Amino acid sequence: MSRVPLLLLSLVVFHLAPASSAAAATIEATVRFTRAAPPAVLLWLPGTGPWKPAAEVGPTTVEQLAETFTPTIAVVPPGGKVAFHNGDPQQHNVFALDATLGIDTDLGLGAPDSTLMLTTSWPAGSVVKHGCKIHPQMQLWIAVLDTPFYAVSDIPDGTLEAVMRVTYPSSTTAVPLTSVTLWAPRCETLTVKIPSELTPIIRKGKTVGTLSVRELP
Ligand SMILES: [Cu+2]
Repeated sequence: MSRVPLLLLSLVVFHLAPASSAAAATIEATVRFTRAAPPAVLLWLPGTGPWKPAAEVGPTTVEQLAETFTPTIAVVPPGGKVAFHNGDPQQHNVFALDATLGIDTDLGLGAPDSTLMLTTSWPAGSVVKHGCKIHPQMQLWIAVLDTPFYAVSDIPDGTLEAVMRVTYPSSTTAVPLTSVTLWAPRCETLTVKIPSELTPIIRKGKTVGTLSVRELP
């Protein structure tokens, strides 16, 4: 072997070494709906959990303000709690009805500046819609995830796209990062490989958008 190929080989090895010892991986997912996008989407990295115990994580706070739940998608660990704080001058309610998961919840009425506490009971990977019986337009979704590595993005009215990034500390665990899961209201839950291009998002049997996933350099 001549000296030039040897030199090239050593340059290649030198170039690859830092990448394999990187401390974190950042996954970027781009969601594009063709029309009528949902209000928010959720992305997570399956198999990268668990969280700290639910008691240490503490409740996730959802604000009831201007007759809107904020955030639109709340995320908790298995058995996690959601604290609903009423910031409006009128009463709000929190309820959920999900026949598939056997959920029939009603937290009653919350007075202005009071907090209603919900303890989640459904399995990880499931998302349950909640509403207010007084204001039917108020809705949010509560996701129980078995990993803290997730991202939520709102999709503002009039827009069709969301870009989400999740950074995963790849050096602290042996779990190989191979796929991501996308959840969107009323759409089929979608798990795709990293990277992947333009996977259809399905709602009621129809393609309503696409998901593309890549790992950032
Ligand atoms: Cu209400």
